Amino acid sequence: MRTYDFRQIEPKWQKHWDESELYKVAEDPDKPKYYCLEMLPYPSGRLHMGHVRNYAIGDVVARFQSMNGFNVLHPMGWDAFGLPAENAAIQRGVHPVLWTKENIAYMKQQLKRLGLSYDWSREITSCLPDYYRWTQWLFLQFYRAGLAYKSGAAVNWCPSCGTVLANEQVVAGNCERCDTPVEKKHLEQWFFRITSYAQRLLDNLQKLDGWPDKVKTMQHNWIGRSEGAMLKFAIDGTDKILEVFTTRPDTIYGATFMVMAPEHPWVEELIDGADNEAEIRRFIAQVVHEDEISRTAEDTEKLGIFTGKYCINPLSGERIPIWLGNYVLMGYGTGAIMAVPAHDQRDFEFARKYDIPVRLVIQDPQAESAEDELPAAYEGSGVLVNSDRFSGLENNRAMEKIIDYLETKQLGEFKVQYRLRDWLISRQRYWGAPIPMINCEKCGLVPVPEKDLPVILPEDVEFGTDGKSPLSKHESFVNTTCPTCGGKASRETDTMDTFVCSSWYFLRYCDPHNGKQAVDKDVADYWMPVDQYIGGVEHAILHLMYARFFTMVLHDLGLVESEEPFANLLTQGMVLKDGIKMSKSKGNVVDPDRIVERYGADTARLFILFAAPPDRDLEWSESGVEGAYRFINRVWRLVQDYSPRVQKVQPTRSNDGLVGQDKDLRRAMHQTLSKVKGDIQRFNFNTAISSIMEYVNAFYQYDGDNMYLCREGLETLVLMLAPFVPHLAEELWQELGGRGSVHKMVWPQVDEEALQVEEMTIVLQVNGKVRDRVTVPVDITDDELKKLATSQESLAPFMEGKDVVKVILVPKKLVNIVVR
Ligand code: ANZ
Ligand code: ZN
Repeated sequence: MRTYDFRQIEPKWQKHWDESELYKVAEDPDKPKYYCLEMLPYPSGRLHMGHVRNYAIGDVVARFQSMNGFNVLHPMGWDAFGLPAENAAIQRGVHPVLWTKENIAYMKQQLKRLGLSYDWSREITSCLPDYYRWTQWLFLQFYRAGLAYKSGAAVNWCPSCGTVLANEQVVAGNCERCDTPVEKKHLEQWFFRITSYAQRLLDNLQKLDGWPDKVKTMQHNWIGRSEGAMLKFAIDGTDKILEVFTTRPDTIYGATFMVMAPEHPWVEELIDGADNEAEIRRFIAQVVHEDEISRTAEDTEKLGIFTGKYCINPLSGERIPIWLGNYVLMGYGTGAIMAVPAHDQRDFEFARKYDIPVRLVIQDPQAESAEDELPAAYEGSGVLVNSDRFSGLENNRAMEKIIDYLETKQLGEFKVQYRLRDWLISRQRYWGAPIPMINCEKCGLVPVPEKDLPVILPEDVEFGTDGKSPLSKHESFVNTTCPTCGGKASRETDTMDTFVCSSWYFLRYCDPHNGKQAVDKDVADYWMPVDQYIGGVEHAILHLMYARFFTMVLHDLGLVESEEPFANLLTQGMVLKDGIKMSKSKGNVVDPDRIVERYGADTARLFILFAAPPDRDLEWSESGVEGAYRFINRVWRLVQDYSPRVQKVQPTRSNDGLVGQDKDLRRAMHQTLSKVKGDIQRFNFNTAISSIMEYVNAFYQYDGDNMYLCREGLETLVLMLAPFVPHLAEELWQELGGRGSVHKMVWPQVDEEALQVEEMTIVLQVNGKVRDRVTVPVDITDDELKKLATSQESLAPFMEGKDVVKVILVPKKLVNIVVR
């Protein structure tokens, strides 16, 4: 008997699959399509277990759907631009091009050693000109559609990375990558107008039935829709009108002061010449240095200073003081608020601290205390008081009335406000797709003509530590001529955020070699949307929102039909070791290479799929890996044992004439088959595998000699294992004399007849008298039968008020309950 030698088997089949282009797909209008996609990796150098898990899950889905008759697209590629490559260049003097290429080569052979069913002919690499040419082309389409613009903005600047960060890349005030505190800088930057899509991004979430609720909730909160009003407050003694956004226009009569963000552009003019100008300036300087998160944290002390100026309340005509305050941010609404201390807790704390009047305008139906004793702001609903002609109205009604009234006077209007900001896409870095724009002294900003794409990223650049982009120092890149007037001009030296590259890659996979378009519409429409997307939950907001935004824009531009890129989303859990996330910094990583060398790829895959459901965290366990290895060997021996006897035999595929253990084995076979199919469809890979394990046990117990049955049973086993352990399944398939690759076989049908359980009729007696009959499965256990009999309702009248003394069983015939 041959022993299980994965070192021989795995490379053999990998080579064979490669050479026979087994996983290559093309559009086929006669077959239903299935697009299975895992998030593409950044070529950091080596795969980690999180990758292995992600791709093992995707591979089961892809192989299973293919066996179920779908034309499966399952591609892989590289998100190859980004900071680490550039840092390697600065720190170790290796060029990003080389660093990236080498990493890709290494990681690609790692992926191949896992036996993943990718169509490698569709591989894409985002840092290659034939890819980023289309990223640039898409930028130009956005620009033409008014969705890309350049604007001066206070931006998040990471002094250590020497670049700006998107809001989404600032975590608790620090740079997401290097943890350095982020500063504010005023710079000209490129933005994508994602805010124009805020409402659609929000509305469409409801259609994404195949997404986890938690991801939808995160996106929902990130978009942050608020309904309210934009109100106009004239600044006394000037011709300026201060606009504020409020969700509570019903409280306008309770506004006893205004607060502006210290960064508000009008502050300079307002405080100019104030008595305490120096003090105000000190206050501003102090606040602008603090990050937004801590400024607005609930327990942060509310700080402010009076500007000496006043606003006029548009409804009451009252003069109210304008303050500057730390808790008002420039990045939301208008950067100024009307403060209603009686009904907003932040305003309440501020007013108490600076002795500003608190005026109750919404009566708390439960409250007894007078307004000057308010212990805290009342933020609930109620009837308006102290509000002139609106007093007495229920506050939701008042909200509408007040907005209506202000609209007729042009002093305000209904307004929907989003927390979502426009997407800042420019980076002052080298290793990214150059933004295809030209600055002409005469013509201003001019897009690079499409025929001149790609704007090639030059390789001969110098990397310095001065924080300046190497591109801006590359003269032959910078100096160019204006496409419009032919005069001297300079190129944009900012590159694009790598999230731009990864916002459309799933479209390029559909048509990766198209030299004329980003993607052919018919081809995209055949494959899109992605049927199953799988990746880490850390992408719940950024990548998944940007990809949705891109797809909507491309839909609107008529480039693709589907409006949402990912029909179903699975976010896999983390891989833990000793209860904490496996990570380099924690020093608890298990190297996938070592596991594959020691046990083989099939064992690594089986362990990972068996140890936890995909969406849960997975605790790494060496003994679990060994258990997976033992199971594979057990399957191997079973097939080896039978193969001489079943090789030339046809499978039964019928229940006719089967009795006893033959019948039982076939039932187990088809029960397992039906369970495994359902489990895979629900991503319960762990329970699918444990059912297969039980089935293998049942097979070991079988000692009959029906080889037709055994043939069917072993084929079924190998077919069920194929999505999980592809090399083992392929080898055993050949061992059984199967023709063609097991991975091109059809998923076996469940034979309903085999599932049928035989039944028998049992007589029920109470104290020896026949009282009823029941029909039960033949394999019912004694305990189950006793329980069933004693709880039978029809017997209750005969047992009422008596104790059961004894239950006597006559196998397959009767149950006699003795009561007294
Ligand atoms: C008056 C008022 C009275 C408010 C009241 C609330 C309760 P969301 O739900 O987040 O949209 N606000 C507006 N712009 C702000 C800024 N840039 N920085 C800090 N706070 C700001 O909240 C909107 C409310 O947050 C607005 O409604 C405003 O305070 C405040 F009883 O206006 B409100
Ligand atoms: Zn010009």
